[in-house]
Formats: sequence, structure tokens, C-alpha cells
Amino acid sequence: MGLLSSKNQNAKQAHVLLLGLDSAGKSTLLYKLKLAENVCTMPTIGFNVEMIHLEGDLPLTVWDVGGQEKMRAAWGCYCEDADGLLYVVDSTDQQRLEDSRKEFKHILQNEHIRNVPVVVLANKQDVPGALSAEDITRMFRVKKLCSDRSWYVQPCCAITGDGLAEGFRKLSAFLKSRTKSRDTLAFFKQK
Ligand code: G3D
Ligand code: MG
Repeated sequence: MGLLSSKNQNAKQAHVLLLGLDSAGKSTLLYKLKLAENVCTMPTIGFNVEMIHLEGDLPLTVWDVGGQEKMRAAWGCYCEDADGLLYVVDSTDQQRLEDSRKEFKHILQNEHIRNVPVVVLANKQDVPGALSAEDITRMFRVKKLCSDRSWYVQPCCAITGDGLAEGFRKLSAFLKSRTKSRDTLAFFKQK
């Protein structure tokens, strides 16, 4: 799986999927982070792919896949190489919250990303009346859905950038500890 896969466990880089309904703020947050630092970019073919490398952290290759209804059916095709999932929620869009929750639940069932760490980004916190990270955690039943993996729900605002680095760093930390425990397991298996 991905760049942290058994094929390439020494590569200090990870492949992360950035998903969520259309208009959740995926591209805004990706470019907000990208413009705040020096990054290597890659050509975009029907979706955005950017390298995000926060100082002192694991470089993340982030795949921002479209969230329109017809694109959602294709999300599964991007899972095979994924080491982690960032799921963006528009915390102000109460009408589509249930759609977003269903898509979240569905993607978590993809066998290729079983057990991969998840960070949910509760975006648009600048808008009055936005649901809090705690509300999203409860309404999405994140604790139950992610009982088989590391997870975290991070409040953020893609416009100001508040909370974005924290969310990415959290995922990076999960990925690092996952690699470490895999290495330890491999070490003991060899013995
Ligand atoms: P997507 O890539 O998930 O489809 P976009 O979403 O990044 O294109 O964002 C959709 C709209 O939401 C954009 O507005 C964008 O400016 C807005 N948006 C994204 N993040 C935030 C946020 O944190 N706060 C607020 N207030 N707005 C946000 P437009 O008007 O261009 O459609
Ligand atoms: Mg987009």
C-alpha cells in the first residue's frame, strides 16, 4: 500500500487521500497549505495532487479527488495506494451532512484503506453557527466507524488556515507511529 507500503517501507513519504463532498473546501485548504510553504508540485490530471511538507514532518503526497456525486463513485479507485485519509466536512452544510456521513462510512469500508489512519477536518469554522468538531464527531459516529484505526477530528478554516497544519500534523504522526509498529512487528517476525 502506498509509499509507506511493504514494497517501500524506508521511503519517508506517504500517500494521502483528501476526500469529502463537493464544496467542502478540499482544494481551498490544500492550496492554503501549499502556498504557505515551499513544495514540489506534480501535474494535475483530472484531480489535484500536491506534495505538502510541513517542517519536521513526513512529506505527504495529497490526492484531492473531486467530490461531485459522479466522482464519488470513483473514490474507491484511489484507495489502493493510500496510507491515510483526510476527510473534509463543510460544518455549515447541515442539509448535506447525512450525505457526507454516508460517503464517509462507505469509503471506510474499502478494503484497501482498512485500518489506515483518518483525520476528519471540520471545515468552515469561521462561519457563525458552524457545527463544532465535537458535533461532527458525534453526528458522524466517528468513534464507532473508526474503532479499527487511529482517528482525530480537527476543527479548521481553509480561508484563514486555522487548524490546517494541526490536522495534517496529526495524520503525519499517526502514519509515523504506524510505520514504527510495522517495523517492530517485522523485526520480531524475523527473529
Ligand atoms: P471542494 O474542493 O471541496 O469542492 P472548494 O471545495 O475548495 O472549491 O471550496 C468551495 C467553496 O467553499 C469556495 O467558495 C471556498 O472559498 C469556500 N470555502 C472553503 N473553505 C472555507 C472556509 O473554511 N470558510 C469559508 N467561509 N468558506 C470556505 P466559492 O464561493 O468560491 O464557491
Ligand atoms: Mg476541489
